[in-house]
Amino acid sequence: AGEFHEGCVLVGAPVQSGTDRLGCDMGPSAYRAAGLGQAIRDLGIAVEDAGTVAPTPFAVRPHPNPAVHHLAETAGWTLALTEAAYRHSEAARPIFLGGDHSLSAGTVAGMSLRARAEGRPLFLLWLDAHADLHTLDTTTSGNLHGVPLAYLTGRPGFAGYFPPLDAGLDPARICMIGLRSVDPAERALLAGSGTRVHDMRDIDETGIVAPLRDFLGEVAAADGLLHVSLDVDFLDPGIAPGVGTTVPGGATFREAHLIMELLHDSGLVRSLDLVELNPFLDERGRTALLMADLAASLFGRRILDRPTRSF
Ligand code: B3U
Ligand code: MN
Ligand code: MN
Repeated sequence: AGEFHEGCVLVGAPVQSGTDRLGCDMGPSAYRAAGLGQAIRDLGIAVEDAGTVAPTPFAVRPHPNPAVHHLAETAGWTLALTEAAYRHSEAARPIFLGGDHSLSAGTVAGMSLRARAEGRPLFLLWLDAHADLHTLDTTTSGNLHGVPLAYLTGRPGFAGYFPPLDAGLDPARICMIGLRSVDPAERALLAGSGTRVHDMRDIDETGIVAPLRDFLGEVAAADGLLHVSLDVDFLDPGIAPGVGTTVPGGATFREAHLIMELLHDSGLVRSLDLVELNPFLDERGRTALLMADLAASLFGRRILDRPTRSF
């Protein structure tokens, strides 16, 4: 991020059409109540709050997969957030306050347009228990927070149901960390895709530092733009209970903070999604506070000053 992109802009994305559980629409309010903006301002960074996006009406025909629900609404959010991400990333680093993970279909598509406008490649770090790689045909839950990566990488079956994808994403420029719940159809798509995949077993065996440094090195070498998508369920439910899909065995407080600190040191992060927070399921705001805390680490909060290494 150059000097021009030193400020941050908060963009509310209260999407919940991608889940079968209400409450994610309260996410942006919870982050504001948790003091996310002020925590970043305290680091000496200018933070503007751009308010909250609304979905653009989008007509779709019914999908043959009977499980799929809220398709038109989710497609409308995708359209609105693609435009919002492109616009808000021109002069600042956007932080998208979700909202369920279907919102990334829009935010990443918009950042992909931004990268193209700057003549640089977009890279994506996906921190999640899930791969979110279903197509509209393979999803059995019908929850569209499970499909954004298939849409973004141009998998077939989205035409006519989601907005046409102007600038897609090369699967080889995606790095997933934290996986521990992957459906067979998703596993099949991951195989041979070129995506860097680090499941929890990998993290237990080798830690997160080496694979993350390796990925950041690739982004730096390509002069890429990095978008980070942080799903609450990346974290262990013991520290982050405010989410609809809790999966045991998630990242610890220390692992998650270390990732954020390494991301900050890299200077490569241009945009961030905070997704899947469900304040209705939270305990006295602790998940919202932890996510805000992680965002502050990503933007430069540190324990001690230390020399930063280059990537
Ligand atoms: N893969 C499953 C579960 C899931 C994906 N993302 C979340 N849950 N949050 C599905 O429903 O597609
Ligand atoms: Mn997700
Ligand atoms: Mn997830």
